[in-house]
Amino acid sequence: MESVITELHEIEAVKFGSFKLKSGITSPVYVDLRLIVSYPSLLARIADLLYTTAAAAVSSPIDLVCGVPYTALPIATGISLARSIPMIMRRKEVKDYGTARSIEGAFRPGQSCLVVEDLVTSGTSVLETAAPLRAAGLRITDAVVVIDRQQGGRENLADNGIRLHALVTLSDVLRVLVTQGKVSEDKAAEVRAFLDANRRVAVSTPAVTKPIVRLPYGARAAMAKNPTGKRLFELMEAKQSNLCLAADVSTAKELLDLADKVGPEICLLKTHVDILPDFTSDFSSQLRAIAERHNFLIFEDRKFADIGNTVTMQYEGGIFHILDWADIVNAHIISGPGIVDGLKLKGLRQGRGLLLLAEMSSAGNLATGDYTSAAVKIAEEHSDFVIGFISVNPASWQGGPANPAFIHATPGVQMVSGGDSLGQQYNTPYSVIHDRGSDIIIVGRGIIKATNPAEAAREYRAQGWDAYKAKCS
Ligand code: S5P
Repeated sequence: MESVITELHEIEAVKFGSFKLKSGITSPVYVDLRLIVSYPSLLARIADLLYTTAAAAVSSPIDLVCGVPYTALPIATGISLARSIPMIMRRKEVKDYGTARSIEGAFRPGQSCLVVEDLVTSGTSVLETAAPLRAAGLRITDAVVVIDRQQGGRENLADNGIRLHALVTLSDVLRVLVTQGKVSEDKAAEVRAFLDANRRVAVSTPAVTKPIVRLPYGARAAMAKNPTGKRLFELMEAKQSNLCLAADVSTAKELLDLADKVGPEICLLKTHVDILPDFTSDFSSQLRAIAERHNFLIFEDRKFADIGNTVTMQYEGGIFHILDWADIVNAHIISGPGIVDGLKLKGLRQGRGLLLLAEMSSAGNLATGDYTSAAVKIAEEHSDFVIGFISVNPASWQGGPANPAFIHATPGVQMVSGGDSLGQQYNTPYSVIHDRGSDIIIVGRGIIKATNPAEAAREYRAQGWDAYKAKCS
């Protein structure tokens, strides 16, 4: 192990000075293991040592290895070649979620996969790789890393069910280099002080401006004035799910099939019925029957935007008769509070609920600042009918995430943050529920484009629920 440390220092893969890290902190030590690709025998040795470290620690056989892109890819390849263990690769950028695969290589759900990383600080990169692998049904229980910076990565990973095994820690590196006279005692003391001061780096860096007091969904049910809002909180608590499926599939037949498969995992199913060429009133009764069977509510994402009088007709009439079957609809507030009066006129007596679009997930949208505050004000004035908001970062709202009687549902959720080619922006379930103060994750393509949507939904549900539990405790 010592010779590896010596060699890493010699090739300047470990340097001392003043460096700005990816996580935003300035560090007196910098580690750049990308360099090792230029030293094949060192690379092979590191790969071998990593494998033996992991193999000695894991409780079940390692079926697959997966390197965290990009630096750890050659290391994982080295393990794969030397030990004949198949490798898979996670794509870092998935540009078109509709067609591109996020994982390359052959695998079966249930196989165990060892995540290989070069350097762990907060553990975020390992979690970003683990998430889509878990969503695909792989078991991710262990990760192995060349250098552990000892800045919270081990603890953050453990919180997410991943044990971290490190070839060396930054303390080991210091100790060896000081003994060899390659690093001064003063510098070593500076690095140690830095490590102590940065013991636990948060997993993500959300734009939170206020800490949020999170009451359990059950307690908030008692505060909700609208019967549908109350029911939603209650069923989330009872079903232990804060997952809403955005069922954006192309036919009614597919939608019913999907609803039946994913139904056990969700609290809410969101539709865009104007997408469906085969919509009939029979479809809506069948969907309601499935909703009752699996205990979820139906949310038609109609995004009403017109004046009050027009929306009353759009809500009730046309070919969709949304009022008859959707528990929840939503509306923009661009036309002013009259839109809520209009929808309420029809919806309230049937016990329906309304979500206001206070924020949007797409890049460059205009629902920010005063617009968002106006949505909150309108909601407060109509809390008998408005059940909450479509929001993106309610924790950052002026005055906090609004009255706890209101529910927040957030679209733009995938296992890995990023976006699509048309402006959609994604955050992870943990970031949305835990950091951004939302209550419900709305997931579309992350589930419907998965090889096994029911399995993907299970993973999203678990992550959403774990984040909620972490927030409550
Ligand atoms: O701001 C918004 C509001 C909504 S309701 N951004 C959104 O993406 N949505 C909806 O959420 C959108 O219409 C789609 O049905 C879903 C997101 O789908 P995904 O495939 O990107 O997860």
